[in-house]
Amino acid sequence: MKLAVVGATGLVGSEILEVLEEHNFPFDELLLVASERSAGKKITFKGKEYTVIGLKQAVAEKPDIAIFSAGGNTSKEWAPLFAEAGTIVIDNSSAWRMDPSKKLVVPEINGKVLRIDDRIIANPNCSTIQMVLALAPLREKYGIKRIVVSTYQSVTGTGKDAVDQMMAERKGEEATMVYPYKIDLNVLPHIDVFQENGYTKEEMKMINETKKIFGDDSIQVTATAVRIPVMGGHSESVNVEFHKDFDLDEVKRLLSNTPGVVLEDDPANNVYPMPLNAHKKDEVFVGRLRRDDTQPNTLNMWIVADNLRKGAATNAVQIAEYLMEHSMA
Ligand code: 2RA
Repeated sequence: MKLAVVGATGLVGSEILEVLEEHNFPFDELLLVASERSAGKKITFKGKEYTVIGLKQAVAEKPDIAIFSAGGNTSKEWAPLFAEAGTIVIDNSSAWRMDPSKKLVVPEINGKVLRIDDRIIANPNCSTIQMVLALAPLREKYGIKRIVVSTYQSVTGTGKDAVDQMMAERKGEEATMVYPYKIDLNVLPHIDVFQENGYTKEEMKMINETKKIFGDDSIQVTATAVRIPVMGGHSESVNVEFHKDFDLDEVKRLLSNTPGVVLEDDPANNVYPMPLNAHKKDEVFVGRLRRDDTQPNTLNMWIVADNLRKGAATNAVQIAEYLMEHSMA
């Protein structure tokens, strides 16, 4: 088993390495891959020093699986070349997510759509993954009619330069601007680029990807995506209208019994999910569960997860684990 991590020097790349180590992911050979600019850099993994190689060399090595986190353009150009060489690419960018010929996978929800001949598999957007994982057991029981979501997203979702901007602003130093405005002590209702319909690309990702993962175009989704000066993870306020009525205790039971979901819902003792606690954890945390009394069959939820973990690295590694467990890699 030859594994490649493409984009190994980036924020998500280093998170992938942490998750591989924590999960004790089995491989015989590991290739750490980045742009030609970063080739030659050294990265230590499990006490061993690796030299970062370029993409061309990595394709020639014909890895069995390549986990990509190198941005959409690199993925568009290189994922097909790896696929032609027989590699299964698990891609973190948005390049292939809505391509009808590619699977968009959260293994706990729709791992079963994967087939042995899939060569490029898309990892969903971070804010989508945590929402659908928490909603999946409720959808199964009650059916989802409509979702209204507002996000509070960590600067780590933008990348290292955004973290640097926020920290420089916090220290009163001159910051290289990644966002159009200051992010520290501020809130930006703007993630990714604005579309003609007035929504941002991030909001449209949540809308379209949710339908694709659930395999249900009838679910209505509307989203507002917001960047906040936080690092540990993304938070989401979700208002969900079900087809059937629900019992709040049963909702809590269903969520407690869902692998990968942790119920943190004890407001009397100030227990609710927060990015500070979700940081570096693989799970999705859910709390503030309460009935929306303004219309029937409607629930309010607060969902938090480390966007670099379940929102990116963890989900990608879990797809690789799924493929191996099901003898597809
Ligand atoms: C963000 N969704 O947080 C992006 C990262 N993929 O900006």
